[in-house]
Amino acid sequence: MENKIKTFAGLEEDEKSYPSSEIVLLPVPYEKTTTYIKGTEHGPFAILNASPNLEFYDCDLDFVALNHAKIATLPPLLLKNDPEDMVKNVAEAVENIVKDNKLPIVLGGEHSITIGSFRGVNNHYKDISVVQLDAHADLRDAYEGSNYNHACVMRRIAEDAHICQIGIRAIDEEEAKIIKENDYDVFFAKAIVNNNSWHERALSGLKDNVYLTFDIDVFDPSFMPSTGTPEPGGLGWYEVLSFLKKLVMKKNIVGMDIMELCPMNNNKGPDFIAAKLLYQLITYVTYKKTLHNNDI
Ligand SMILES: [Mn+2]
Repeated sequence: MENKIKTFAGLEEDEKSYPSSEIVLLPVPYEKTTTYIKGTEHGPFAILNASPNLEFYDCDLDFVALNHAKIATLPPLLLKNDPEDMVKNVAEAVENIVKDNKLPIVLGGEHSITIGSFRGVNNHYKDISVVQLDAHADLRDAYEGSNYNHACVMRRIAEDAHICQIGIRAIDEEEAKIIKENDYDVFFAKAIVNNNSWHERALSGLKDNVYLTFDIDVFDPSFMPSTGTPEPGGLGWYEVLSFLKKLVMKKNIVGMDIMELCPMNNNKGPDFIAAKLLYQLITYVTYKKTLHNNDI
């Protein structure tokens, strides 16, 4: 597996890239608490390596985000410490990006990284909703002896923020109880596949500032098999994009991440799909900004 440092879309990086950027990609190739298929530490590199091969024109919007977006790709945050300390390091790195008035997009890596990324954003903005697209609820209080296991991500985040969970289809009894007791906004996969009727309900429950955490396993494993715990019955490409587009257009996105891509040596297609997802998110954010700039 090649772990050479690449930039998004092969964009040149120099000393001016970060200061003039508006979107900052932070690769965090961390993996310590995954329990089944290993390899998500290679996820950030797989996304960046695939990205120069994308088509950058958006057919629906008639828009080329790369012509407008100011993107910097930071060197990977290389951490080998325990999850709790890793979370502190990630929070600090992400908070610095937010303080510089830039949009952080963290590329993982295992999902526990999101606790840190969320905290970094939350330290600055407070009052935010966290929208999670994921096959799993990640609501366990502890797993395999750690409160910072990748199965506990949303439990930690729900202690500090409103959460909205989308595409969920694999939970245990304890999590089912927690969801009911707390009346969390959960949109189970079975209820939302092949329809858009839930979009307004999901959006109307959110605060203005939104952090988006995207676990790649929310996609159906028929086209996204490259993940540590693939679950059948996932969401399709267009249904995810139509929701994400609305989310970006209606809410103020204060941070994002794409987690849990676990690349395969013999099938690079899913890496390209994850890179495309990242670019679609960049496209929506940039398109919205362009609209606002034209309004002024
Ligand atoms: Mn998951």
